[in-house]
Amino acid sequence: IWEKYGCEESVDKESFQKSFVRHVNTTLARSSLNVDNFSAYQATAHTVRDRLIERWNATQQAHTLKDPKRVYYFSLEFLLGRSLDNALLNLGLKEQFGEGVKELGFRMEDVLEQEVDAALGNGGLGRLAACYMDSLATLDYPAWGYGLRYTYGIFQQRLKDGFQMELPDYWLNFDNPWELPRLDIAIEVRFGGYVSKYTDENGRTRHRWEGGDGVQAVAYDVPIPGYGTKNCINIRLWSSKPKRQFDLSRFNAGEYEQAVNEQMKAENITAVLYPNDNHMVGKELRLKQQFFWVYASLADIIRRFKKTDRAWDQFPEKVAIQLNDTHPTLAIVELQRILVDQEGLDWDDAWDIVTRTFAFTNHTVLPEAMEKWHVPMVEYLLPRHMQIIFDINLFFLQKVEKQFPNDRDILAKLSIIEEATPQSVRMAHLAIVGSHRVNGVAALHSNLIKTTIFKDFVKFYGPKKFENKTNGITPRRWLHQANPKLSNLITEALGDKKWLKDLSLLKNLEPHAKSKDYRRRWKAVKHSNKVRLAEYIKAKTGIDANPNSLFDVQVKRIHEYKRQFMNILGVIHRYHYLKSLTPEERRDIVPRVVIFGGKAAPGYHIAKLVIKLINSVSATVNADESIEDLLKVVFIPDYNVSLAEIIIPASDISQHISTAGTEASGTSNMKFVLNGGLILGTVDGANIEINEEIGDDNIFLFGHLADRVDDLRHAHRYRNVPMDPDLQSVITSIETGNFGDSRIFAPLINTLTFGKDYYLLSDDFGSYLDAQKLVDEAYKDEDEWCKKSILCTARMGFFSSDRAIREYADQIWDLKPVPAKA
Ligand code: 26M
Repeated sequence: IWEKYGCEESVDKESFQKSFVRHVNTTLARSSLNVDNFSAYQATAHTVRDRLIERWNATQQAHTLKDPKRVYYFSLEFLLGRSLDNALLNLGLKEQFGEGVKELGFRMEDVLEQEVDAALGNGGLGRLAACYMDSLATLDYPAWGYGLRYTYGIFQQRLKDGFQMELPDYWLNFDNPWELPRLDIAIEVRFGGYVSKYTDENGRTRHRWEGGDGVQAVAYDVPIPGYGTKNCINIRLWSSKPKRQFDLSRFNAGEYEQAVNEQMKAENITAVLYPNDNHMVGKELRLKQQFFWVYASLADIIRRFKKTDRAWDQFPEKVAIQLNDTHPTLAIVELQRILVDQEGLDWDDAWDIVTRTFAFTNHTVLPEAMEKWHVPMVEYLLPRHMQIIFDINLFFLQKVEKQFPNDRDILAKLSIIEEATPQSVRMAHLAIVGSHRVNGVAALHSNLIKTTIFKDFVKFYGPKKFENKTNGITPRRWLHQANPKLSNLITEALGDKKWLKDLSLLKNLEPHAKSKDYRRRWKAVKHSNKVRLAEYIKAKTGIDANPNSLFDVQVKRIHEYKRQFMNILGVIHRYHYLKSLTPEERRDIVPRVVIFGGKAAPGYHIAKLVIKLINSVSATVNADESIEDLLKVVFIPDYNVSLAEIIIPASDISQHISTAGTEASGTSNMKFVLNGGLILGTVDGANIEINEEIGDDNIFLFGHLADRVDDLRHAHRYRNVPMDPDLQSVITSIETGNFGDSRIFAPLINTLTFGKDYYLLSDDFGSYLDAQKLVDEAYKDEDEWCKKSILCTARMGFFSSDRAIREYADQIWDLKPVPAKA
């Protein structure tokens, strides 16, 4: 019977339509007379979901049978965006299904627009996790992601009078076809309780974590299809639910209502994604999220490991766990607890297994982003884990002491515990000590962590434990899906689509930069992407952005270190300059549309003022008829993955202008260049490696280098550094009220003065303006610019997330591909 009725891949137009109609009638319970775009989306999505589930099953079955080593990517964020278009393209169904939808009376573009983003992430870190899942699937690696199924993703951003307002992102309002609820997979997670000590049958002292309050972690699986493979991997997201059994004794004691209330609190744990990017907040609920997640994930992994009869010391040969930042670091402690307290292993044997299992990726050097948890809070929520952390630290420091006798200083610097009142757990230290590998995310960043924040660890462990794995992006979503016209033009030049699986093949585009005809068509694609964006801008903001202007884009989370403030100050400078020109002089000006987008963390007041300033400048400049189309300023609200897919292909130049040494990598820089956009940037993060790949002629770099930052900051702190005169006149312009009531901007302007200009805007402003001039000049030669654009794309092969994932697999995880059978 299974043979007879088993899955049969139906991927042609007719079977699509059959399935579509069936889903409308059954899944949606609608008649064919009552199908709007949204229903069409749902029916299409369910049809694709069926295909995904077949592949998911086949892949997971193959992996279960073969039982290879697997990697588990632990990330509190997976910023997936939309799934339908991506699944259609990865599965190779877009054409057939597109035809099918059309014949049913819908436009595929409209159908795709119906989907809400899965926005379970803040920015770079979460989107990186999503790109890595795409590559893991595409390259047939046996991999799972583990994360949380937040009821509310990153907030939606609205503007009111130019100020950011936050709205809840209730993304599960309608059914979510991209998840498979596994209501049978439920793991009880506890908090609180106490530790009891006992002597076991062998006379050893043992510990047991007892008591405490429980909640349930329920699994939801999100299938991630690879491109050009049957392989389909899984992201398991946990959702918190009240535990199944009710405390009967309390019920009988008449505490029914109170008991129900506490049960309901269980759902709080996974209610909301914390909206801070590169900033630590010491909230108890956040720590509970972290523990809830790692406890359930480890229990799940160990259950799977135990199905085969293997000895514990083989665990690291079957399981690699990658820690996406310090957020999952408690997993190190929890695995040690399981092995020692529950499985009865000796401490040292257990610790060897633990450290061979984990590897840790650091994503930042910003001090305010480093996770630290107060010891009393950890102790109260997780009493046994706190003991184990102290023990890990004790044994670690004993080894340090042995290697550096009588060096109190290095002990204090390396300690997992920060000795303040109260004490804190330094999660990065714990992650380093509990992992066999630590990596940064771009060459400069990986060197910086070795010479600054983790330099004492390098002294102790030697340099080999610390590696670089330069970030990458998936060319499937970020070129093929977001920029179908450019993808087609590339495929035409290269003869086939192999480049989508081997991005280094893009280098064969280089000769085409010399073809006048190819350049013309390349330009036409960019232009039509700009038209698409201009239409979006008009619809959302009412602003006319002329697609013949230079599109200058900065879209990313709003943060002082990313220096959107410097960008808008530069815009004001340009505005004044334009106003000073004679009509003759104006004829020589390249018209510009300066586009901003990005969310500020709700409690980050300075970042919110930056948004307000951008909108105030936008209002003034756009309303000033005297400068016509020469300058337009746009803040596009609610920047997210789907918007990025429209904005990135439309950019001529994008800005990645962080203070040198502060942006660990950046990944949107890679996306822009891959789409033939040039970049204006500082010598920071992956900009440096992009420069190495594409050449000095194709990038506009400016500003002080990372090794100058300490001295420059020191100068601001202890001397009176005169402000750059161009910057001063821009500030004066704001202060005189040219952009509305200047009093609201005082705290922002003060960051440059009383705040000692920590991000060095005044030090880089001059060279920033110079670089902008070079951009203007270069853009005048359209043909030359287009050559650069083609060469940029051609030389971006290195930045595929496929390359990054292969490096992780070979050098950290020791992982081999396991293709699922076709
Ligand atoms: C921490 C504590 C409490 C609440 C939230 C957080 C938190 C959330 C996200 C901290 C950091 C978070 O993300 C940091 C991040 O996105 N870092 C970026 O990672 C990218 C991928 O490696 C890099 O390209 C960026 O340079 C880096 O800023």
